[in-house]
Parts: sequence; C-alpha cells; structure tokens
Amino acid sequence: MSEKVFPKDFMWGAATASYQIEGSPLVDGAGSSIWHRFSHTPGNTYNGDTGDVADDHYNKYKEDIALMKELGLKAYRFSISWPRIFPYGKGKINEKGVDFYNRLVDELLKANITPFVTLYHWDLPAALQDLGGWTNRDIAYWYTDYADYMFQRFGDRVKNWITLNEPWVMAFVGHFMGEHAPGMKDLYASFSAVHNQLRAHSKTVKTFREENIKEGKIGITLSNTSHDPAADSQEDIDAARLAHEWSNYPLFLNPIYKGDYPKGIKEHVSEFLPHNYENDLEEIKEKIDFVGINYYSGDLVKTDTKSFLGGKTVERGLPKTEMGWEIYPEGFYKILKGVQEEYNPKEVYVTENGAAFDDKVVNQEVHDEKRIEYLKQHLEQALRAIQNGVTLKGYFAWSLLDNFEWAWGYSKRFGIVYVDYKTQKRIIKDSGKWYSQVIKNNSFEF
Ligand code: LGS
Repeated sequence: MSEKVFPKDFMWGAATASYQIEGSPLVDGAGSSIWHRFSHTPGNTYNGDTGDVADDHYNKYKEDIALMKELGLKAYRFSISWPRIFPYGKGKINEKGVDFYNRLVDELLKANITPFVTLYHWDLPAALQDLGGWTNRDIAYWYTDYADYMFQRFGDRVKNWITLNEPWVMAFVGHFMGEHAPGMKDLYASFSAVHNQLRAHSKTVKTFREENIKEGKIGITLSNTSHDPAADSQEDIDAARLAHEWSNYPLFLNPIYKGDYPKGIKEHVSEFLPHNYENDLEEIKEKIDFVGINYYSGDLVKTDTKSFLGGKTVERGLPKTEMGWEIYPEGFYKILKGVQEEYNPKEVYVTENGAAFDDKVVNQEVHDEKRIEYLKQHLEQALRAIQNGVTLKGYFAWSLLDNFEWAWGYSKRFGIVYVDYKTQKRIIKDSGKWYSQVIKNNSFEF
C-alpha cells in the first residue's frame, strides 16, 4: 500500500448529461429531441424506458447540488439540452429553457462548484433531424448559432466549455449500428456525421474566440477503448491500430491538430468520406484548449479480413463490469499517454470514467466495493500518466447519479449516488463516500 497523491489544484468532479437525468423533456416550452422520439418508438430501449422522468433533476437540481457539495466536488460536468433553448433547433428562443440553466449555474457557483458545460450530449432537436440532422452540412451553422448564443448567455459565469460529447458514438452507434438515436444504419451517413461534427466543432471554437470570454477554455470530449493486438504479428498490430484510429481520439484529433484524417482511415475507408471533404480540412484545424478523454474499457483485437476495418474482438478472460465490458485499467494509461504523445494537447481532462455494477440497497446503504476497486485502479493509472508527462488537469467520475443509460434504459447503474426511481430518493453509495475522501485528501491509499 502506498499513498497516491495528486497534483495541487487537481480538478475533481462528476459528470451527467441532460437527457439522462433531467426528465420533463417537453415542459416549459422545450422542443422534442431525437432521444425523446427514439425512446418513445417501441423496440428501441430496454423495457421501453424513456427519459420522461429520469432523475427528475429538472425539479430536483437544488437537492442534487447540495449532494455535490456534501461530496466535496470541485467541478460538475453537465450538458445543455439544445431543444430546451431552441425548440426547433434554430430561430425561436425559449427563455424558460435559458432560465433553467441560469438557475443551475448560479446554484453551482453559490456552492463553489466549477461548471463544465457540454453543449451537445446527443439530444439533437428533432426538428433538425427532419432536415437531415448531422448529415446536413448546414448543421455546422445551426450548431454554431446555438453555441454562440450559449456563450453570450452563460459566458460571464461558465468558463469551461465542451463542444461535443463522443462524436464517434453519435456518428456510428446512431447512424450505422442503429442502437442510438436517430437509429440509422448507413455507413456513409456515419462518416458525413463525423465530418459535419468536426465542421460544427471548429466553427464554434472560432466563434468562441471571437466572443473573447474572459478566462474561457474550450475543448472536445472523445470516446476511447484501448485496442491492443491479440498477437505480436503485423496483421494484428495493424488491425488494432486501425480500430484505434477509427474509434478513438485520432479520428477527431488528427483533423483538429494535423489537418487531415488518420492515415489508416484514408487508406482503408476513404470511399465513405464525404465528397470533397478535403476542402474543409483547413477550417477544421482550429486550436483547442483541452482534450476531454472518456475511458471505460479495453478490447483485444485480432485480424479478420471479413469484418469492416479488418479486426475482431477476442476474449482474454479479464473481469467485466455489469455491462459486459472488460476492466482494463492499463488501457486507461495507454490512452492518456497516447493522446499526449500523438497530439500534445495543452491540457487533458478525463471527462468520464466509471462502471456499472449490480448495486443493492441494504439498510439505506449501497456497498459497491467493486466500483471503489474500479475507481482506485483507474485513478492509479491516471496518476501514473501525470507522472509520465500527461498534462492531465482533472477527472470526472461517470456518473454523479444513476440515470437513463440510453438503449439500456434504467437497467444499468453508473452512479456514485444511487437513485430509487420510484421515490426519487438519492443515497450516496460507498463509492461516493470513498470518492469524497479522495477529493478531501487529494490522495488515496492503494
Ligand atoms: O452514459 C454514457 C456512458 C456510459 O458508458 C454516457 O452518456 C456516454 O457519454 C458514454 O458513452 N458512456 C459510456 N461509454 C462506454 C463505452 C464503452 C464501450 C466498450 C465496449 C467494449 C466491447
């Protein structure tokens, strides 16, 4: 056992997303989102679950901020629901939607908690989907107008901004696998969603600079799975590298930092990239202030010529979470170290890390030892990354609260705080109590 001590001023936080926790999706003039439509369409989510009530955070935000304060969080990452602000995605503004986030931000600041705002965590206004959503090139303008309005309304108090959450998941799970909204299965649409998200992102970063927000910083949050070769053969190494370039930070950071898609993508799947995509690359190469890394799991890759991108997953017998995802803390280190080596971002934040387990309430307590173990193992790797030159400035646990886990509905719990969906009662899990000590001491024993 030794004490794992984090740098002074390390930003300890927890994260959530609007559609997953807020509930009340259509109240006070809000417009419908693609997740509202998707979850209300039979067959799309576990048990037909929807975000209609979720954690009722829309009404309980004060209580939830009191919980954050009790936990000692220094920062809170949440997302703004675009259709609460622009019910039709553009044009008419819904002042009551702005009011909600004004109240939320003010309450956070009163509690001394730094807000990190994600502008887009998958709940696209449904009206924009009717115009083609992320496959329509105009979305870069619709999104930038929305984002700019948010900078104008909240920029006096919110200094840390994240343009997009996990654009890979939006593009491929939503447009190719059909498991997320908008539920499409079209690989060409996926790549156009990738490209248009990059265009929307960079136009927004440019606008952010023009707004000149005092001490403002802006970045993007990317999903990552550690893809490692099954054998030391060139074929497996290539397959793992390609999986990495496609589904991890390179797909987005290569254009942002180096002005082009990764080599492997261009070599193997260029036919899917939108026509004349090259013309946009100059504009996409726009400097950002930090990279947000989400990490949960690893994946051992073997060559497989029959599959898309030539790789398949092989079992390696590691323990798994309730999602069936491998627990592979070493991969967390590899991703953090990799992003620094490949793109050298000024700052890195872990914007999500956490795990689902089968939590049980016993006498008003939740003894989630497995989650504590998961967090310890991953924080140990985060510290190792810092000690090896990664400019990691903060860590956000996913999630503050149990919530609507997309296609899995309410069947999977990621919170460090338990939510009883019948009564909306919150119980701080043992992992929450443990995390709160980590924050207080800026260290933990392991
Ligand atoms: O709730 C979501 C969490 C849960 O796990 C959150 O809204 C998303 O931003 C994020 O995608 N989340 C998440 N991702 C883990 C994906 C791991 C996939 C590993 C597959 C291995 C076979």
